[in-house]
Amino acid sequence: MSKVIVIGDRSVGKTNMVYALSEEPYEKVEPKDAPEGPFGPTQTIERRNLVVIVDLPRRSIELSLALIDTPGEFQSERQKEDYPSLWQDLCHQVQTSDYVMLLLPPHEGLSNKTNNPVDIEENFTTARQSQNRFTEWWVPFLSKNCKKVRNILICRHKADLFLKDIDKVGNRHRYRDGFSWKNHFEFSNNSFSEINNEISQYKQNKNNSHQQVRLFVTTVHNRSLLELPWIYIATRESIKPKY
Ligand SMILES: Nc1nc2c(ncn2[C@@H]2O[C@H](COP(=O)(O)OP(=O)(O)OP(=O)(O)O)[C@@H](O)[C@H]2O)c(=O)[nH]1
Ligand SMILES: [Mg+2]
Repeated sequence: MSKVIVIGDRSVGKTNMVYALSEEPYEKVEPKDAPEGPFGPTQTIERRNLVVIVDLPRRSIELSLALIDTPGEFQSERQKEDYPSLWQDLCHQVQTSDYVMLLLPPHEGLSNKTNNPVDIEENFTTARQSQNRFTEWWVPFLSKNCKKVRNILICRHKADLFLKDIDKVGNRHRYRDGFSWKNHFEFSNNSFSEINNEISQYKQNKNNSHQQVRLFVTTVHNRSLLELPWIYIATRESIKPKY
């Protein structure tokens, strides 16, 4: 069983993203069980086993996942001290995961760039704040805790809030004949421009050379985009040697 952990700040959408996977209509990813909400902010580390069938071109892959949903409790050093056992548990869960999925929220610069007319209720941070958060918090966190992790998936979540015409984008990036991961990652890169340098530096660090760091753009409002990280995991699993 491969272990996938979903991390990210409070309210970035971790729990919704995981549950949305179980909502029909499915495209290439079909969960075998479908847990239901409703749910509010996550208070403790929650683990559930999830079996999904991923329909790859040559064969279907059945993924058995231990899916770990985490509370976005930790925004500062202070909170680490306030909840030491929860913090340690979180670090341990990350260290022992096969896949770490880090969700990042949108920032103001993204919606300006795409001129999205969506009425934004969220309090977007500035691009600079987003960059600082990544550099000062997430890079040290990943560097420290992902020494043995082989796959880091960074998702810019809530893409419906900054990409114009999400259905069209989703349709263009649907996994089907002719789909190219290279093209897809080039597209996703555009939504990480404030931290592209930091991500490159992270990847170039020789301590992380065993890792695949991949960028995705996700939203619960478009099935094709929502499924891609899971399809990517299935492609990695399908080439993993079995002992
Ligand atoms: N527009 C939009 N809203 C989303 C999306 N995903 C989640 N949300 C909203 O974001 C809010 C927070 O979602 P959660 O899934 O509870 O976030 P979380 O990261 O699990 O939060 P904690 O458990 O408190 O750390 C909810 O109001 C969701 O409806 C998305 O793709 N698009
Ligand atoms: Mg949650």
